Amino acid sequence: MSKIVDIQVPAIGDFVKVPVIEILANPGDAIEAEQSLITLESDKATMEVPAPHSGTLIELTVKEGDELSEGDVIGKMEIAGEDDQAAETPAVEVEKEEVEAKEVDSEQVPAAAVSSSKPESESAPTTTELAPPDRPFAELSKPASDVPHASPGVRKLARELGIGLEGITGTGRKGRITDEDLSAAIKARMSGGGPGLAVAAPPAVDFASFGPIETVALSRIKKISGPALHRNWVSIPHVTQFGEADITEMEDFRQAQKDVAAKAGTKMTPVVFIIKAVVASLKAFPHFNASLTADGSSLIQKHYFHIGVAVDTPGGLVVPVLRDCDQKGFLELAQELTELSERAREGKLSAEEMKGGCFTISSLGGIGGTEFTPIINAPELAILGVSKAQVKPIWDGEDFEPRLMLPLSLSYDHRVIDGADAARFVTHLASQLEDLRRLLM
Ligand code: CAO
Repeated sequence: MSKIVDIQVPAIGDFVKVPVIEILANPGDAIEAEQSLITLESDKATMEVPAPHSGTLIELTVKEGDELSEGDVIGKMEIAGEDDQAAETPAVEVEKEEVEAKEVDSEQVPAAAVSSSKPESESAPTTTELAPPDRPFAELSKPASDVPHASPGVRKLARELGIGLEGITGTGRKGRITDEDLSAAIKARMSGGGPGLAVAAPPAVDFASFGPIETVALSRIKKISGPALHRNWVSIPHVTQFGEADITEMEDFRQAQKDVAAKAGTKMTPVVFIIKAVVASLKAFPHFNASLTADGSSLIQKHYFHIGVAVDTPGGLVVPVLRDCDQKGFLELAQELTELSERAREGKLSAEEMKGGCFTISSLGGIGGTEFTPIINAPELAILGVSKAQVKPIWDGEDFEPRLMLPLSLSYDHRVIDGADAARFVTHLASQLEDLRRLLM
């Protein structure tokens, strides 16, 4: 006879409120006792929470970003009656992340398998990360159980190095990817035509010899986004196409709609119109709404329109994603943008809310500047930079007319997008903003 049991976080030493960084199983999965279900990661350690029994997973009631302590229920599973006694005290795999890290007291973690430590100089990532590099976009639609099996340490190292674990053959127990497998894959990629880059190290400078200094740690968001930005910058051949849209009429309309927006409890800024114009342009140029496959031989064409909007927060840049923008009106998008950017600034976005984007908009229009070259948010193929609109004298064939001009900067992946298409895309985008009736079509 089968029965349903709760799955709890077992003893994890003196760790409390440890964030969930990965979900490793799905409802309906056949689970073996001790199989890892979720990964927790604190500043000092990563831990996999295993199944207490063999059986079928009914549900996991936690998501990435939730914070868990010993005894918290993370879900339910169905077990065969005779398996009652199996793995009563499941082993938590704790992997220490810092040599100097506070020792995990093995008395307090009776069943914990404390595995080899890996020297680490940086704090571990939290849930505020952009799409984790070890789960590229193409993989996000896969069930969590398809995620390559690897120890927390291997996954963390891969994430920091920007190496995807997909495609690496694990030689460990049950196909688990080991340290050696990861090293071999990195060596193969560096020698086998991957984007290996040999550059000189920056000069070591003794700044203190020039004047007083202090060392200030980068924010967590910057520690996570920095390597991803670096990877995207060096591994994608970027070109930036500049353009301008005459938004004089759009601005009149926007001002006229301010009260309507205010009544709906929101603010209609130019970004909302730009989201709609981007969707229309992605429909007109579908290969901008795609991602390259891992081997670079094909495109994954997306038939949905999820738009990321870069938000400047006190801790650094984050990119929440507005879903199905083709199916939403201006007011709904305005409300969603306001709500997401407020939560982003409060540091309350979940990792899920920053995944799955097709295209990113980075608007510095509320701040200033003329134009800039945004870095593509891989695995997307293009990103639109928007700068502050300015009134300019525009020649209409007879006279110079004062027109409100919006600067646009489209960075695109030149492996997929040709310059002519980029110019067509920007021109199309501008035409949508210049005549809003087109957006309603
Ligand atoms: N030209 C002129 N004015 C603009 C403008 C533009 N392109 N874009 C926005 N504005 C105005 C808005 O209309 C608003 O003025 P009003 O209140 O009078 O209408 C004001 O600037 C402030 O807008 P906002 O910044 O509050 O709102 P937004 O919708 O324009 O932008 C968001 C939202 C989340 C994109 C923005 O707040 C933000 O964080 N931007 C920074 C993104 C960033 O750092 N990107 C760099 C990444 S590097 O690639």
